Amino acid sequence: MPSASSSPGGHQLVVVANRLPVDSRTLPDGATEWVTSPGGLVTAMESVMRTVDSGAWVGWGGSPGDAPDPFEADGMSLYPVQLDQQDIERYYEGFSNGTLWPLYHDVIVGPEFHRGWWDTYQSANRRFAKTAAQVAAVGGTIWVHDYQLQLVPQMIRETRSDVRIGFFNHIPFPAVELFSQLPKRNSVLRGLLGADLIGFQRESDSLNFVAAVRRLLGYQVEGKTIFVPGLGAAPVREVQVQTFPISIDSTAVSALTEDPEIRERAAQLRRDLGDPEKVVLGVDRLDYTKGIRHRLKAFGELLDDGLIDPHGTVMIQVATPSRERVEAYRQLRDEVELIVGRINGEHAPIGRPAVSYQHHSFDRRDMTALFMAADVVLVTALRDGMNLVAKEYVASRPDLHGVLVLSEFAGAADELRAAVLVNPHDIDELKAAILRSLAMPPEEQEEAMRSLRHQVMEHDVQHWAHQFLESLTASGAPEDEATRVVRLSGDAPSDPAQLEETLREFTAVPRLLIASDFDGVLAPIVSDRDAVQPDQQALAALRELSELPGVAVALISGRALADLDSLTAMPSSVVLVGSHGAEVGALPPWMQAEVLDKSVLSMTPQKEQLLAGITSTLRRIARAHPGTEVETKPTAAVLHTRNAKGRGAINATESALEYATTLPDVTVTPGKEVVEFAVVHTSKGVAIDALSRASAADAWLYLGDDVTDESVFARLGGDDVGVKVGGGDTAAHLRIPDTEAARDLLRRLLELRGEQS
Ligand code: ADQ
Repeated sequence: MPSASSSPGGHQLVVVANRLPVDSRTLPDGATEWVTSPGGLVTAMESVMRTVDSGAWVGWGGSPGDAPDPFEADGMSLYPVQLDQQDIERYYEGFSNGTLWPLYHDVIVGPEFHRGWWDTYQSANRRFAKTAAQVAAVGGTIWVHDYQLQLVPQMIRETRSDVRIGFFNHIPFPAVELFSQLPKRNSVLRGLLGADLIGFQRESDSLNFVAAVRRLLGYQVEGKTIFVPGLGAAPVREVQVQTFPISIDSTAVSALTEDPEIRERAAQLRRDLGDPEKVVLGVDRLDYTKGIRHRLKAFGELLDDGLIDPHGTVMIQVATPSRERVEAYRQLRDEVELIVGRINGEHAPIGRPAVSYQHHSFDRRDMTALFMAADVVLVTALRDGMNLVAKEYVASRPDLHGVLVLSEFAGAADELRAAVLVNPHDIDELKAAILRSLAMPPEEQEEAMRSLRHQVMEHDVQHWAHQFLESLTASGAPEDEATRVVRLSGDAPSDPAQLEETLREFTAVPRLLIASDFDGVLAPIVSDRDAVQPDQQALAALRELSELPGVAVALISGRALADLDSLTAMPSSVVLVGSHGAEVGALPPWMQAEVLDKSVLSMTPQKEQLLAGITSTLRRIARAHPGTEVETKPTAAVLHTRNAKGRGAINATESALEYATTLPDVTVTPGKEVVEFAVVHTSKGVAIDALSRASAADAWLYLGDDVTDESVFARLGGDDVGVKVGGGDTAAHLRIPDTEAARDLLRRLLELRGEQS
């Protein structure tokens, strides 16, 4: 529920982005005028927001100083956020565009970092988060956009755990080796993980993010689900990571091409250029990620080589002014203008350019006319989240003419496979692609364009937004969270009277499941795991409990089933579950075997092979770090670092977690001096659910000491009892100090239940 300090507003859907979809301009009489602002995100979202009831948009209006009052535009409520001159310099130009932008675009230029930038990034993010938290309805949805606002999801969650929070990153997410350079990287990851759903443009971005979380935060990951440990003893929260390639309002763009006035503009454009045979077009924000220099270099060399005749072919380069106060952008502008000047000086025929350079913005209609006039469009980004220009060109060509040259480093390359795909860093390849495109026969153009159009017309921006919001609704169940939260931190054991009272109530329930972890609960942890000494009295108590009517008993361990069996010598009335739930022993006849079996995912030949590869890599790591060893289980391989010398344990763990980043389908669980790689996705929590269903228990009690036991405690229901053995944050109800106390507890359970039967 929202805290008292932020009484909720009334908007069901709140979009939070750096910029509002409008720009403020101050008129000579001092009044404010609002005009639609350009940019990829605005283009994408404006068509979606109009279709939502009670939508709001939180963002900056584009001018420094006091924020104007909220106002209505295009059927939604706009809430301007204030940014003063220093915020713009440090949060926007600094940390967002001087640090994050170059780093996330594979360090095409060197990122700069200043501690003051980070401080302002935090305070500006807090302002966006506060406004969003104030205006969202109870149980509403907040959709946060882009790299400028990565801390906002967590900041919203701090006061509004009732809302669903989605985050979409419009730009790439870098490989973990690059991301690791970012100072404050873990704070950024934690900020993002405040969301229920995190969306990226490409599958590679999603995988990079999951890998960063796994490696830098060490959180448990299953596929693209991240298990975020709760603060204090809050339960583990699941965060979904998914890929949603953004698109454009394809129908609207395509429809513009029917407009006679726009057709005439396209024809006029060609006439103005002297009716060349071929028009080559580039449209970009003037940004170093877009590969404008590479493109001009290739075109210039083709002119130098005499392979392109400037009388027959003209290039138009539209470069919208962008971030002109950031040094790298000023430099880029100078360089581009120098190159264009040189090309025109050497090659332009009298009275018209070889490269027509337009350093200004065009409206949508002019843009469509440009696309309609272009025979070849060059999208040569060195790195780009998606690149909407590529899709806009395709949508503007219902006539099926024209060729798209597309960089494989733009997200769009994953979908637009029929484009002429290029590596723009390879100037020779780029030159060849330009020549091939200029010479492409009409039938070949048609065939490619038909395929490209199928992709772009079917997957438009409405579809994108719909998919994201649908996935967001399906992920997380924030309203249940409050009831699941149990807070127990530090290491003080629970009050004995409270413990006794809880056990009394529990044993009075008709059908019980009593389950326990093994190491650390029934046997003290020892350095040689084969020399473990189970507490025989504790085991005896469990055996006796399993003989009582209405009591089911289970041991759930990370150890392999066979190992667990030989160490405990339990009778058949006790269910043994090994390998964190992946292996289940023989079931007593009264258990519904069918229910239990279904929950156990089985091995396949592919998984066997994967596991063999993992085992050999872990063995290599173990050989390099004396004292560490690898345990093999039927569905997992485990690196044990307990006996490593010096920094060996840390180094071996780091190597293992680094290796884990290459294995998206493997569940990697770091525990106490162990890292487990499981090829079957299960957990002790999944096992307790299945056991409790199969034994038809009215309530269960579980004893555990390790982080892997938290997946059980996270599932505690009304009458269930969670007992944590030892210190540390936990979602369990009760804490006891050690294995001796665990033995006493089991014996007390036996007494109490025995009295009743
Ligand atoms: P951008 O880097 O801004 O967006 P892009 O996807 O190409 O890049 O979108 C640019 C938009 O601005 C297009 O709609 C384009 O038509 C328009 N535009 C460009 N120059 C213009 C001009 N001179 N006049 C008018 N309009 C112009 C970021 C990411 C991208 C991602 C988008 C959306 O960097 O990778 O595709 O967000 O998620």
